Amino acid sequence: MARLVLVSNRVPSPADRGVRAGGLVAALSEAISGGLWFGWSGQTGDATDTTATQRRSRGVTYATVDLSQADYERYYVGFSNSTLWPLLHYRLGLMEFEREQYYAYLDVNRAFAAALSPLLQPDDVVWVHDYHLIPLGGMLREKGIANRIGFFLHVPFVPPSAYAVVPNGAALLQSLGAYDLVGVQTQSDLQNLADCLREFLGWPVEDGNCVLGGGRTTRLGAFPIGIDATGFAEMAVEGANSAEGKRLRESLARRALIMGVDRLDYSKGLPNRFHGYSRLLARCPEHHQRITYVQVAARSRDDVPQYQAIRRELDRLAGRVNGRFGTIDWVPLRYVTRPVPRATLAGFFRVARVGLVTPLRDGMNLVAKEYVAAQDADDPGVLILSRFAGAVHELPEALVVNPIDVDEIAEALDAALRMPLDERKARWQRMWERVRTDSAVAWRRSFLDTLTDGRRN
Ligand code: ADQ
Repeated sequence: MARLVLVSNRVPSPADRGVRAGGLVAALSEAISGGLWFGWSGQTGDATDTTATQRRSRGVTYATVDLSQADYERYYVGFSNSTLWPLLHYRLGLMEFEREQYYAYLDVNRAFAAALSPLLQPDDVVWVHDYHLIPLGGMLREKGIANRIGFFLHVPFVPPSAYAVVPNGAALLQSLGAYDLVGVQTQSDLQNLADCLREFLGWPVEDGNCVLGGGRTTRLGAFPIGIDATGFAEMAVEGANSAEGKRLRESLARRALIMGVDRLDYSKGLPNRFHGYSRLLARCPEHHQRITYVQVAARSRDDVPQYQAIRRELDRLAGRVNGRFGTIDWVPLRYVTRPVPRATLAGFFRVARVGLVTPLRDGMNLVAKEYVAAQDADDPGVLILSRFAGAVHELPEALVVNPIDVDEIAEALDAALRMPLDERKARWQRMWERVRTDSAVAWRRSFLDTLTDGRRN
């Protein structure tokens, strides 16, 4: 069987697995059981390495490079997270662009190609992940790498009218032509990508195939990412019965738990969520003292100024909700910015009567699927889900809301808290069947089978 080589901006240290917040690492950790995982170590030094350091753990070789501090600032904080991330989440007003950051982005991709190419064997199947590494495939080709190379974008793709804003956007799109397969999360991302390829490059895109001038056929497809739902369900049972799970239940004193878990990111719609909860409390005094909202929002990308701003805003909003509605024995909103171990989170999801997942935009959103997987079949909770999360296509039985509409969030919370058991069970059953079938392993298999025309296994 061909060896799988995963490439992502960040590679977790084996000890980190299961602790860090972040969808890509969580999903890939579930999808990899052998092979090589290449990327940034998370460390910065004097210079960006072009030789990787390798470690083996549980059958996986982790090959990592350090970035120079300047490259970290320009490639990671700069072009990746201050230009591409806001662009691809439809936040054009938050987008920044500096030409030197774009050049550093290309330089780091070139350094990755230099460090990775000597590690590759002729039969390896290479799978590159996410917006940090769009040009990597082309740079590997320049080094003579003829292997099958696929690319998967974890975040949404925008329509041409929005994509037009990014300078050098056509060159980035062009570099996708070095891949054998380009995957996105949903059909609408696929449509947007195909429209951009047509509009900015004039490439013909028909039936998921994109035939380029140079002769290579780059296939395009939607591959919605999944989770190890059965594993997560088992972890949720253990987590709910763990010391932490019991502590949470005791602290709730029979109040219904509303739970939100996100990386602290402006794409996740957290201020609106806090406003929605506040509106519920203002409109429905009958819920006072009877509910508790716990929001875990692990700090991420602390060096990006917009992330510092959202943190300050949420601190203020949480204080305001508690100041306005709290009593000496009831804290309506508990807000935690530390990462929480996955097993503990799973247990908290199981205890929660409502899972509140309202991103303004999200490629998929694994938390929505994790919440479904964690439920007790005899007494499942209710998922409230943004219509702008990729997950909504597989989970339409959730209470679907427009996350910009604070009143709609308040109404959905009220409906969720009142929903009878029969309806909760009926909605959950259909979501559970899909979350269980569309697993992380099924996602990996479907992408890799398409990439290798089914010849890999
Ligand atoms: P993210 O934007 O990171 O992922 P998401 O898909 O929700 O978003 O994944 C977050 C993961 O981190 C989940 O597994 C969650 O349990 C975990 N997590 C979140 N907060 C945590 C905390 N406080 N402590 C510990 N763990 C926490 C990106 C895209 C998504 C896409 C994924 C996978 O933005 O749209 O679904 O990649 O493709």
